[in-house]
Amino acid sequence: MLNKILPVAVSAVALAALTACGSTSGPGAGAAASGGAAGGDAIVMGFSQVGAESGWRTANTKSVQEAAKTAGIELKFSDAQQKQENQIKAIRSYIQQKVDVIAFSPVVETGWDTVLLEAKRANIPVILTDRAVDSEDKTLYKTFLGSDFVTEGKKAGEWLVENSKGESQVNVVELQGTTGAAPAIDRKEGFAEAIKAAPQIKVIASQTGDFTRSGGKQVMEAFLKSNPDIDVVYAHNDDMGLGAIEAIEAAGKVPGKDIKIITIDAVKDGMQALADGKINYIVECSPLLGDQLMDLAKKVIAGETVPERVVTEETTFTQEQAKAALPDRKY
Ligand code: GYE
Repeated sequence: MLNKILPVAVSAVALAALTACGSTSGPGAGAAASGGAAGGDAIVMGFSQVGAESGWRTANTKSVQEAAKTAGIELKFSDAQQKQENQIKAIRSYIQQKVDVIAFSPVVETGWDTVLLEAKRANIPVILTDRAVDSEDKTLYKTFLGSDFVTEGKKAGEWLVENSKGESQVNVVELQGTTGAAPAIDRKEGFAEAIKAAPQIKVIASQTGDFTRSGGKQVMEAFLKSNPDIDVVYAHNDDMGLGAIEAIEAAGKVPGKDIKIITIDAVKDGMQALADGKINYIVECSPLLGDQLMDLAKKVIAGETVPERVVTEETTFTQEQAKAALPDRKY
């Protein structure tokens, strides 16, 4: 049963039964001991995805699913709909099924130690992908593959500093990602750090839009009502920036001109809005982690040492650069 998207409300037991029943090869005998599933050669990976909250996430899911197929890894996939309890249930069910490796993108940073300890005791290696956990115990996972979110926030702030020279006051509103998520915490921190260089830049309001387009729109509508002088929107992802564009237009203002917009991700819709002049700058965050994840999984299962941190390479885009890059953009 490859690539199965599971409903939210199933119990842990039902979840285990569901994911086990269609499996082509039986559950793996666990970690380095077997190197593959009993009754078949394929490595079995249990993957717990955050949800389907953004264009980035959709591209990431596709990347993981395609890479698993290419690598000959049997993928058990579940979507947690941005809820930590669903991810914990999914991880427990993967432990019960004795998959060979568990990979997951933790929706929030904290609260993982108990379930990760259960995986460790069951001898099932865990790989963090995309987002980090905040845990003292670094032995709970083998490696963390993903972006440097603090650097992304810094790049966003540096562009604003560079483009605010000569201004006496620049009022910024910030649309934060999901509360408690690594990219929300780190992108806020990196941006704040960079704008220290320009005291005329002030963050006058900052609230979560949950990384969704509708969340970004709603929060922006409220910001526009209570703040007459907004110069810049800093959105922690493209989708919230796209929602903000709708709110700005509905308020009779011109996005990209009356109010400048900076976002992070560089997914197709974001890049299109950048090329159209509605967004001013995008910091790239690559969702194409699938191939690297499968490579790391194979190494971990073979007992090879892997680096404890693998950082994704990424760039930034101005409006002109977006126009040039769009035709070849894969996601
Ligand atoms: O930027 C956002 C998504 O964790 C890097 O999650 C990821 C973020 C991405 O919802 O669009």
